[in-house]
Amino acid sequence: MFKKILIANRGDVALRIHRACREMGIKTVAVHSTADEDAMHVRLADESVCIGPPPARDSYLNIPAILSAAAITHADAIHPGVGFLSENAAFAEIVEAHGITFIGPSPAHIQSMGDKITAKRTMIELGIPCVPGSEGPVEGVAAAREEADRIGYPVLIKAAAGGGGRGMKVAETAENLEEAYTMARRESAAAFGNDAVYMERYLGRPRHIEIQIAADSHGNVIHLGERDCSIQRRHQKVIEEAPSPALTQAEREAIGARAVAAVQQMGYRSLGTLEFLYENGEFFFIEMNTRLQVEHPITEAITGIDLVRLQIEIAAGRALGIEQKDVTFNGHAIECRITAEDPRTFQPRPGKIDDYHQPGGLGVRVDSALYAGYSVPPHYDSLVAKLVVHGTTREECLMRVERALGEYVIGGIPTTIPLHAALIQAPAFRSGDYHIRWLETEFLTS
Ligand code: MV4
Repeated sequence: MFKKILIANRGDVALRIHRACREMGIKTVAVHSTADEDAMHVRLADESVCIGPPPARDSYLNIPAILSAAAITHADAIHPGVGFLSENAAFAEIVEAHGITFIGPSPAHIQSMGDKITAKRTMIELGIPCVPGSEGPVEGVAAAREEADRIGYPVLIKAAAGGGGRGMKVAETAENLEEAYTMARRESAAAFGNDAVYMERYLGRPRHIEIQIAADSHGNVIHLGERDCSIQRRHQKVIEEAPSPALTQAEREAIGARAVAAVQQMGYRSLGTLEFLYENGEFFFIEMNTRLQVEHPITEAITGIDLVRLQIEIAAGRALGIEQKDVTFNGHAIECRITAEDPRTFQPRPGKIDDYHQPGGLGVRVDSALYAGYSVPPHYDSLVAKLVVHGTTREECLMRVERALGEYVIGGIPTTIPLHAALIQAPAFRSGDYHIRWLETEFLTS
């Protein structure tokens, strides 16, 4: 097992990884920007190294600085956390080239799943259902027209290097195809330095359901059920729940088994998530995430499995130690992503926390790096806390979320706690009858 892990991240995720390391008897190294000198992740770690000025590109994305920090502290592994360098294949490769273990999949798997066209092709070959669309990149307006006629309108033009919805355009009819195609290419080039695009049938009101998998380096693969991440705004998830209120046990087992078979055939190692759109009882693969995810705690809540510990053990070459039949799903979990934003306009509102009290009690977990007196810096993601609630039933979980939100005090800055409190009361959320466009087109407009 590793003796010392450098955590190349900040905030609640850095704390989450530190906690797993501490329980495993592994020393931790925090890295931080000059804006994060007083951050909780720096306080808790065994050692810390300043890696640069506040902008992420100069610090948390600064590969030479992070490698130097690992070298001078003699870290034997690097955990990239989520975001930042977590899906950067070049970083994973450089880390390994320095004789340090990258806690994640192989650079080749990060690379191939990062290209959405390659990812989709791979999944089709492995028998995973995908959204009907172009077989590869679509080059030129004439080719786009042919594809659209074959697929049927409305169609969606997507960036091969995409993710997060950038470079994605809908063409409702043949009339706006050319504009959508041209815009998608232009946006992709600007955002990713790669203007390759592909096309799919546009699904209007699907749910976003993702399957968590874990694969070791000995060929063992399990799935840990699904998370429903349909409650989102501008491609930022707001609330996630597990299990999905839309799935039956039979559907869960069927899609889980398919995901496991595909991942096994890919020779994939580490945690991973297969993202699907789900509409009218059908699953359509869209992307695979090759990292730990923000919403992993809801899976931990219903399975009782420490995913970060498992990820570290896998990276150290250990076998999973559990089989699919050992994975049991208990009750229901909901995560509220609390951000330092105006709950009505969603404008970021960083600043000083002058009062802090977090909820507790049965079934309540808070992953947050906040403390009274801390100043939320303006340079990074506005997520400040994940409220993760577990109950024996969805009903109990909903009541408990309401109770926990009521106890939560974050003073000095506005947060999205009031938004979550209102969302939890919404009839469509309570009934579980929602889809990826519900929050923006129905809830936030009323
Ligand atoms: C789609 C889609 C509808 N039809 N693909 C958004 C970002 C990228 N991850 C894929 N996305 C979508 N792909 C087809 N063929 C709708 C979305 C989408 C979405 C997907 C998941 C979660 C939230 C979303 C919000 C808007 C659009």
